[in-house]
Amino acid sequence: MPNTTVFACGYAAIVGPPNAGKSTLLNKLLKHKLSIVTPKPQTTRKKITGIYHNDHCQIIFLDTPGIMTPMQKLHESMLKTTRTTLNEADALIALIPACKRPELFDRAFTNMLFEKWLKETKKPVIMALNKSDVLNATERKEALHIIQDRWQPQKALAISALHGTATDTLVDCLRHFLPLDAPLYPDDILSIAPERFFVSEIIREKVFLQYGQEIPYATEVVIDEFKEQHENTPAKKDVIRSSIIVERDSQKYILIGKKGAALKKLGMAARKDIEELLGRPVFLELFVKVRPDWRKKKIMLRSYGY
Ligand SMILES: Nc1nc2c(ncn2[C@@H]2O[C@H](COP(=O)(O)OP(=O)(O)OP(=O)(O)O)[C@@H](O)[C@H]2O)c(=O)[nH]1
Ligand SMILES: [Mg+2]
Repeated sequence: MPNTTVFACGYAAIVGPPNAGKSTLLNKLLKHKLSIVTPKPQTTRKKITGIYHNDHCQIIFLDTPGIMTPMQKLHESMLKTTRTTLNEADALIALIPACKRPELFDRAFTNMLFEKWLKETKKPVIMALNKSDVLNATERKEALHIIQDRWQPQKALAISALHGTATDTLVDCLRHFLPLDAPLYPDDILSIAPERFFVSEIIREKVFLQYGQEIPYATEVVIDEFKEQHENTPAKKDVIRSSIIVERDSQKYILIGKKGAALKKLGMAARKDIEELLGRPVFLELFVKVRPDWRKKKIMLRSYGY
């Protein structure tokens, strides 16, 4: 049993630009792939909740969509999610991706993040310079010095979400900014989102990984049917039927590919990960549907949970 007189429990939001490594960090902290990760920006579109446990604290991490200039209604909704998530949190992790000299990191973005998003919350801010594996020790020190000096966060540290460098230190720092409280969740729970949400995210991840240009951005995934151990399926597998929504016929043809080859490949990759997530075999059927301009339409966005 945790000692509740010194046990800390609270919410920590992970915010930053697209592609900073926010989802990679969540997964590394949880030692579990909960949030989808791709090399493309704007992968995460909704808040992902992941629950971290150790002997001293329980931290409910909130992974968020990256902060960017909105180009359409979908982006506005993503930014709203990030804004609301900041309000839910007890402490904030600003994840700043490092890059090689001369920049070391994007100062204009970091300043905007601090001034327009973090400062007004009046919440403790840990500025974590991620991808610090791409810098040498002198560059890391220099970048941290600039961050500490210019924005004076409660803490600045260099981490690598990918390699797990200093992620324990990050947890240790965070703990001190959380309320002293008993755990909110049992220690064997990683997330509170339903399985079907993670299934749809896995399919979306595979679209991001398999297709180029605008396809991933024009795609949404909807789970139409999720039946556990359906008796009509020969091998008694779960049956999952999912629609992949795109904006135009041309995108539909690319998604399906010649004689359906591309969609088949997508289905195989998604099924493998879904089976790993659920720990049981599934029958996965994918349909591609065209919904013109869904990213611009409020009603459609709402029906997709944005
Ligand atoms: N070198 C290096 N790469 C990293 C690190 N952390 C993440 N990456 C890579 O950066 C890319 C983006 O990672 P994500 O975790 O999807 O980034 P994100 O901030 O969640 O991005 P969005 O969801 O699009 O906002 C992936 O290719 C990761 O492997 C790191 O510490 N070092
Ligand atoms: Mg992400």
